[in-house]
Amino acid sequence: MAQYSGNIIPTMTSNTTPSPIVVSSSTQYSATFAPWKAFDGSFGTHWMTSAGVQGWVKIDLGSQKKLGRYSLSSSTDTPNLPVTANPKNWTLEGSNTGLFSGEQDVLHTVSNEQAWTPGLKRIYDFDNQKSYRYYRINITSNQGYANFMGFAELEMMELIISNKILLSSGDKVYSNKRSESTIIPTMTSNTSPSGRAFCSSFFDNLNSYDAWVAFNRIDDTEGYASGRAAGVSGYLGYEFTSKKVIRKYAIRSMSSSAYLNAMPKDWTFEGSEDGLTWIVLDTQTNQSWSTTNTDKEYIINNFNPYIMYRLNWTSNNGRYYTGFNELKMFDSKLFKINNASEGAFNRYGVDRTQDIYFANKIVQTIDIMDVSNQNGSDKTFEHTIDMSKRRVDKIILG
Ligand SMILES: [Ca+2]
Ligand SMILES: [Ca+2]
Repeated sequence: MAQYSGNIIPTMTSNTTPSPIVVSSSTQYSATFAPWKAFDGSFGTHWMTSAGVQGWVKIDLGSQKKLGRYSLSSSTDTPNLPVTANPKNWTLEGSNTGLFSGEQDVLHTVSNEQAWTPGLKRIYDFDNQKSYRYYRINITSNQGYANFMGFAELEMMELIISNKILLSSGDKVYSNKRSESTIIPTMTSNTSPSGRAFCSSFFDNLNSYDAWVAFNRIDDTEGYASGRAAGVSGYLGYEFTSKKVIRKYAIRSMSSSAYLNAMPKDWTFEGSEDGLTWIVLDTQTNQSWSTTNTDKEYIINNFNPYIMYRLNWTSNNGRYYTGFNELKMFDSKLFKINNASEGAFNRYGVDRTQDIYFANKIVQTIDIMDVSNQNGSDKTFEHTIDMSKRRVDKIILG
């Protein structure tokens, strides 16, 4: 897992205190709602615009920092800032001049963020290879409140690079990082656009509860739902068009809390080459969900390719049928990258906790390059394995 620093912005007591931090905004409603109130550590205080539903807050950090995460929090002072005045669409931007007149880089975009509640902190991670002195959150609309817009807190965190692994052979550099999103395509039926979604049963034979709904990448009210009663045990899976080595899967809860008791409780995650013989890759018991639209991720030590995978459950959390919103699957591939720069380690480096999988690709000699220091050091340690002397399918990192 990636590691992040704590909030790098000190607790502000004015727009310029403590030095060298300087915060500013497009507008402010009054001094009580100045932009530094978004950096004072309190959810009960906030920045808000003078009138518009759009606006920005800018921070000068005094020196260049490389962010990888930020958080945005809503205010608990709802008499002054209703939740409908919270941000909906925005970009986080970085600049080294502070002008934000077109020179800035857009680092992260959020569209249609909804369901704010008072004092809710939301955390956003993004892929960033550059350091910037100035950052700006540029909000283009709120949740619908007509008079103004604002938020309680903005935190910024740096990505810490440590214990990242890349492989090199000759002048080539390789990574075999896990995919960051599900490799199942966005399904619009059980067979479109490709592959095949399948299940043991679905609710009243209604298409809107069939297997593909667990792969439509839509946060459904209920999602996939099995047949009545029989669905307390059952299975749902996906057949790829070619064999994949699935190394992680995730189950996502539905968007209505009324159906959380349909979520599976005990199951095995299985792979098969023919749909007849199933190999158990993971076993989970007593799993429950208390929040909607939430992924639970399960990392599995699988090194074998299978054409199909399924979730095979034996009980749920109490409902008379079983259902869930999404089933996601992630693979791991050996791929070539251009160099072994700090940015490459940051972006493609394999975490030490992840075993390296060669997918039967034998490379004559492999150097394992290991970044064991934090950002900016560019220091690597190398170990060489002569692959001609022994067959290596995987390396388990210690
Ligand atoms: Ca505040
Ligand atoms: Ca869905």
